[in-house]
Amino acid sequence: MTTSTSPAELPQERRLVTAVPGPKSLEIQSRRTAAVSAGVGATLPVYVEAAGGGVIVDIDGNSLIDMGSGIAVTSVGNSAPKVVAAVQEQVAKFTHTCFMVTSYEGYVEVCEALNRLTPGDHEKRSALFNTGAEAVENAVKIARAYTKRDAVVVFEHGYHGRTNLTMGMTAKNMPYKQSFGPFAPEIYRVPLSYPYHDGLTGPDAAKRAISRIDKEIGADNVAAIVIEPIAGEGGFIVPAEGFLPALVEFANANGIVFVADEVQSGFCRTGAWFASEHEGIVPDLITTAKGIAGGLPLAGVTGRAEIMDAVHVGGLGGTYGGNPVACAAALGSIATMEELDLNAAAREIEAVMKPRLQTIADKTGVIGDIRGRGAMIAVEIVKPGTDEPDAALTGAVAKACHAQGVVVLTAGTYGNVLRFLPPLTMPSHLLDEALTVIEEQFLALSGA
Ligand code: PLZ
Repeated sequence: MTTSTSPAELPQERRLVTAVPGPKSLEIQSRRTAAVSAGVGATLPVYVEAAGGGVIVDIDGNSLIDMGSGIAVTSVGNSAPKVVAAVQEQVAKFTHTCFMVTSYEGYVEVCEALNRLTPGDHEKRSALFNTGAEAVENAVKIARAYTKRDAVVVFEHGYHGRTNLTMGMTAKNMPYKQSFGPFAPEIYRVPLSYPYHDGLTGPDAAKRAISRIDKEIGADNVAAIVIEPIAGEGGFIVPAEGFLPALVEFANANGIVFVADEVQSGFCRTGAWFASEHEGIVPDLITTAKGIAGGLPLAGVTGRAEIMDAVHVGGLGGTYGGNPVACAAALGSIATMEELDLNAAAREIEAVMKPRLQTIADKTGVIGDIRGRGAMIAVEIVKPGTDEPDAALTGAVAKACHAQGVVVLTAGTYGNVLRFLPPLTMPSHLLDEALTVIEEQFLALSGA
């Protein structure tokens, strides 16, 4: 067993010693069914013993290649040494005082780092929370307080969370919204730029969205435009070039707060600190979570000082927001990203993955689009010769990859996107092996 091995030293190999899931996992799975709400799903019901580098080791001793990073969280790798050291040191000193009661330096340091790393050299402020959804909700609160307006513009294929406000902001019904309404008012959804399906240029797609805002809401009523620079759960949709800058220009011209939801795309994931940088945009506010803290729950809202400071004292907060242990983890993560140049690592992952995925596309004819940036890469799976979604094949390929010890995730409004979010510390031989396994499953299942 691997219990005594430090995650950082786990053998970096794919190793299958039982079926996946194995007997020990199946045993816990049956306890789970009896103890855990059926409402909580699982992509792959293995139970984890340890994880690090590019592998997840389950309690049956199987070592799986991790192409998901716990949904874009463990970008620095699981239990990264600097994260572990920072957490251990902090947890032994104090675990919680509540920043709103008696404060501590770690919170301030994380805000300083966010202010330094996010796009734009204007004066900034940050506030910390626990989850991505909470960051998005607070960005909306701040934008409303600053503009004294109500309307919030979001986009088709957008995902922003599972709380009531963010559910309403999220596009996809199943599984996120079905039977959970009613949703908060004053949320308006407009078309995204989805180059593979709409064929529009960025500026034309922006015109379409802006016209909808003007005609159906009225620009003067809009507090915030909230958009993911790359739509994550929606299927790693990269808007056509020029779409985001046109929206920023429209927001600036109309006193609207432009919010980039970088919960999934932030912190080196796309080969830049923030995906906004690829289009040279400077959001007024930016929401972060996931990759920020190496797996501990932490989230932030960062933005223009005058907007962030428009809220009355005491208007922002929460018992746990910016918990000291999570802040220590964030500082350890950020130091790791800088030290190991994980932006370069993400770009290297893209350079390896895209040609390999193109080969699979050429051999099988079932991949309509290969897209994404850095280590946020996806393929959209379609019926050959069409752009018609093939969700069944997507699910089958994912399942087959799982059985072969490669953890992949699906996404997309139509359920036909296979997405890859490897830890940025993924050893290259494992990335190669994962791609080989993925190719084999495509060849076996596509009838090619
Ligand atoms: N904004 C852009 O990607 C979380 C959701 C997984 P929380 N994405 C993964 C699931 O099925 O719940 C996400 C995101 C973007 C906000 C969120 C919400 O972040 O930390 O899950 O609340």
